[in-house]
Amino acid sequence: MSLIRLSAAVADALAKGAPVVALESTIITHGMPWPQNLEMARKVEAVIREEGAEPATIAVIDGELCVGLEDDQLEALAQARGVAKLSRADLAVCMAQGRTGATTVAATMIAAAQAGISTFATGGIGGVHRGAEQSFDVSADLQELAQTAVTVVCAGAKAILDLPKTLEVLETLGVPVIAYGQDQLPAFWSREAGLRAPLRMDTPRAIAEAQAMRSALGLPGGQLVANPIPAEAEIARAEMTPVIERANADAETHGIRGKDLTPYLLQRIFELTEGRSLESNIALVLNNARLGARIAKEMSALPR
Ligand code: PSU
Ligand code: MN
Repeated sequence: MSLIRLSAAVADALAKGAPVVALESTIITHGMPWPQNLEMARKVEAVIREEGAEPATIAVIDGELCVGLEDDQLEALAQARGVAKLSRADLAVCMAQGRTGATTVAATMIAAAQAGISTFATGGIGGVHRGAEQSFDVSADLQELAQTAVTVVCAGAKAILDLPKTLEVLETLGVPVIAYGQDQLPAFWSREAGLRAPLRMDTPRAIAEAQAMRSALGLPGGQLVANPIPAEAEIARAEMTPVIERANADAETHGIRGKDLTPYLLQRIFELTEGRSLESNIALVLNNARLGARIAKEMSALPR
């Protein structure tokens, strides 16, 4: 018996070989406040449908690994408090105990790959945190990209991280990092990180073909697509830099670390920018959902 519970719509799309885009749930439970989190989750699904693909939001609900959520499940998750944040290490434990948890990029990739979904859209992935030379805090998302064959569309690693170190680790792990439509690596809220991206592609087709070639070669792992935030929604890097430094300093003062660090930083930056960071975050996720749908369509059109 399959351990995965597919929604009717996702099961139908997969059976037909129609394009499906996986979506994570930690961004809903830990990345954004209520009720904007629910609005965002619904809009992201709508954008993917508009593009002619099927969205599959992924979460563990009462021990079941759900791929594709009904609207009432989405709403319950968005309102729930104290939901577990599940990475590779936590996924099986949560399921074995019959509990509920939101999947991070790493856990969402695992579920997507098992369900046969090869494209996933989110906001930003986890990476190497600032001060990692002391804390050793490197997100399991990076290792997952190295071993699980899913193309992840993000807006760059979250700028709260150490971006040069994050790129170095991705290179070591053999993960293609592809800037979409520009040479610069995007930095989440800002279009440019001040770093050149290792690779650049300009069409969804090229991205789909590269993933297919990787699999044909027998290389495990996925690809990271870094899609710049739309210009009208960006917050310039010069403006974000002091905000990010302040948020990281506050985290240090309050001894925030481990799983709590990313949610704390996002919340603190939301306060420091008086909500602007959230508006940008929602805009970039929608932009990634649209590109994800286009990549999924190209993947499903490839000869197999
Ligand atoms: N992208 C967002 N907001 C988020 C996240 C990503 O726009 O909240 C989540 C993802 O689930 C990612 C996680 O996997 O943050 C990274 O957490 P950590 O740094 O603890 O690995
Ligand atoms: Mn971490």
